[in-house]
Amino acid sequence: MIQDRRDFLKKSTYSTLLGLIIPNVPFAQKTPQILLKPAEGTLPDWKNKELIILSDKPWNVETPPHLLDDKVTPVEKMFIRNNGLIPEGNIDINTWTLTIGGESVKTTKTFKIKELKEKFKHYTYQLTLECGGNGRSGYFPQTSGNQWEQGAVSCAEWTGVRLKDILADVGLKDDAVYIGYYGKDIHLSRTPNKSVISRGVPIKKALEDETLIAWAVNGKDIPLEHGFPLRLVIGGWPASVSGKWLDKIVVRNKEHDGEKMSGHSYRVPIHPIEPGEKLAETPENFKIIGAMPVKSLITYPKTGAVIDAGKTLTLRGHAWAGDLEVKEVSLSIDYGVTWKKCNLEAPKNRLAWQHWSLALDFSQKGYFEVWVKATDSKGITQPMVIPQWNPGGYLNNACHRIAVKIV
Ligand SMILES: Nc1nc2c(c(=O)[nH]1)N[C@H]1C(S)=C(S)[C@@H](COP(=O)(O)O)O[C@H]1N2
Ligand SMILES: [Mo]
Repeated sequence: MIQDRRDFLKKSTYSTLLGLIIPNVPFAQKTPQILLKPAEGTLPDWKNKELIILSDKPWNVETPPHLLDDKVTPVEKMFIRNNGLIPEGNIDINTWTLTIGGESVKTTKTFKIKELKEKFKHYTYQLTLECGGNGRSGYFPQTSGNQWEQGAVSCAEWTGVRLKDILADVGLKDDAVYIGYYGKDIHLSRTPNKSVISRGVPIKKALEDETLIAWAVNGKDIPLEHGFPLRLVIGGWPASVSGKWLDKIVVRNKEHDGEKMSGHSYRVPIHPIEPGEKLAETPENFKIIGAMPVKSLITYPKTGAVIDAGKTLTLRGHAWAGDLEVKEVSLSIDYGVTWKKCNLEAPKNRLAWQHWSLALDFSQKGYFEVWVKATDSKGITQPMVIPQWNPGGYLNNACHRIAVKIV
């Protein structure tokens, strides 16, 4: 039924029809896709051919869930989210610098990468980076921005120095409340020195052990598209706070006011609104997104898998919960009527995703949907359908569903 409606919608004028359909179908959403969308455009050589290109100017590339099966995401399977153009020309790791400034540092200092490496202790953490707009395509009416399905998330191992060690070295004033970053990417308009994105986090998050200034991912130099040669990495929060091609960090005496910190950027309404409702984009109406909500993925099997009857199918995937740990993951094969508890591993370190698995015997042949649901350490769980609509299309942590056929 829903499938028919979608085909019908495609051929019709979307906007008029949506107005009619939404009130009658509150849970209108996509059924799991049996076939993956063919990627449009050409992929640069460095990318896995199965990644989905959402746009090429700037590059926005998504990873289908079955390619996120590795416990540690390999770089060639990491989603790419760029707001501007990747820095051009030769980047010299020997001359690249990081400046720490802003009104709330005692002294402004500039470090070469070599100096950072020599002066401060090195740490490696596996960190979950999820785009705030991951899952945006699930919202009706559609919101502007990249129409991510579920694959704008990665969990690789980042190596660098702690931001808190650098901040201790420059010295913080008592009024320090926030940090912001500046990167060296190029604005789409190619206006020189125009900031592409400059976001930040409260000082408390910035000073966590896991907040890194990183020069390596999975033991190697960071690939250019992921921020070579230096990037800020902050797990558990919208990945937009993890500034790539890092040039400067400012310590602020107020909430950072860089590009994409205002309006509805990475913000959601304070009071729930009706889907599609227009709301004045003032700080009184919108609150900034902090930790990402609890979420999970089925990474094996791939949706559309055809399994022989009588065979045990061991499903697996990952779950993560912003600043918290995941305490439980469950699967349902009957549309949420009953749930089975999965085996759940501890995270490699704080802010890393956790692996789950469950061996299932399907008692009969036919078409099944498998749903996965995670619960965080505070008892907060995932919605089964699309959560609160918001103008930016952020924070869709609805249960991931795949289709399986038992034959
Ligand atoms: N300098 C810079 N940093 C950036 C961005 C950007 O466009 N420019 N995009 C941000 C956003 S919105 C996301 S989701 C993550 C994506 O990181 P990735 O491309 O390495 O997966 O980088 C963040 N850091
Ligand atoms: Mo993002």
